[in-house]
Amino acid sequence: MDQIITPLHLTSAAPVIERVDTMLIDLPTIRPHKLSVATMDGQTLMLVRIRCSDGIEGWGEGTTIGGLAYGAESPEGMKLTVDRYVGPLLIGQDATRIQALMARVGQMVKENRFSKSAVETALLDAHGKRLGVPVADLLGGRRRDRLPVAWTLASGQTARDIAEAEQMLDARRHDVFKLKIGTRPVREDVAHVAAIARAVEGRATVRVDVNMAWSETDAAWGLPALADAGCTLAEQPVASAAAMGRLMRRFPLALMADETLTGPDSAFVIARDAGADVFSVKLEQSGGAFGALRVAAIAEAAGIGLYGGTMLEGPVGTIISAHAFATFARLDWGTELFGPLLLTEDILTEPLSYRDFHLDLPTGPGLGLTLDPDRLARFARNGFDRRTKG
Ligand code: MUC
Ligand code: MG
Repeated sequence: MDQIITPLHLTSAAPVIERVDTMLIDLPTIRPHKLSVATMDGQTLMLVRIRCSDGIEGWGEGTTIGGLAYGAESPEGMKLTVDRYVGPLLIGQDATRIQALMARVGQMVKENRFSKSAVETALLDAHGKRLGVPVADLLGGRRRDRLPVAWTLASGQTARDIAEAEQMLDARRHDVFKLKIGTRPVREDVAHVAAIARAVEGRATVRVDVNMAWSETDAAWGLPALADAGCTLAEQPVASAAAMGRLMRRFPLALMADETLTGPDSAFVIARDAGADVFSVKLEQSGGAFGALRVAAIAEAAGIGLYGGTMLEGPVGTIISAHAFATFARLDWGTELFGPLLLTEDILTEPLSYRDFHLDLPTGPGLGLTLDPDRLARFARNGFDRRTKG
């Protein structure tokens, strides 16, 4: 009998999922991170740990920005979703059939793509460890070993942002800066961007993220002024996808979809309606790595540029994103996988390697990370279960 046509039936040797645990890890940020939707003083990581009958465990992560200010899922809501709804669907199932498992989850849990991304990550981490290969190999294989990483200047103060940019350039950590704007009047925002662009001219690239704060008329005035100031890319200047489409190609800078890009279905609609020059692909928005690969395929088919976005994840969410982005045929606009650098504390035994304006992709099996149990215990909101066996 062909086993492939009965994906959720167990073969006798198949390792099964025995436990799915979640925990909330609260970590401070190095400074307030000011977006038009929220100011973040800390980040909460919703970690998922999946343990299997062959002794292998995998880790996943869900985050968001400003509680419910960015999207429909909060860290607490993700924990509930995984504990109550997703986890029970996985128990006793073949841990090696990740796409079939996620399809099963998709039938029973309609939305909640951030929670699904966290779970899929843990399954991929476990399976990579089981096979002794990095997750990028499970996604088709890496095309690059390191990824360029932009930094977001979001202190809310021009002089402080310039000083921060200088520090990043001196340390050779980042030479692409994304400026968060949208809280001040358009004229003031443009002056802020122009001052920073002047200060780093010839040494760095400057882009903006408006996080949907502008009206279409604000954008029609602000975008050409930003282009004059030397800004090359504007991320989600307006909320409406239709307005983005109307603004496209009217000004000499690229427009990038972020909040409106919520996975492959929306990618198809934006591509069809010529509503963006660039996609900020986010694993959580895409429901996981496989969804992100589908978004990238649509972008490539439509001639849309790719950028590796972040939901300001900690190391686990950052590295699953890095494994996925490393497989993209093109990554014209680089990435912004700096989330762990915004946190004052690490939860890994070995920190990630950021150097020469890039993040190095880990080479070990699975995600290639080891989480530090003492640090998890220190920062877990409701304690951390150290048992390695269920
Ligand atoms: C966003 O809207 O892009 C990514 C980088 C950053 O500073 O904020 C996030 C969210
Ligand atoms: Mg954005």
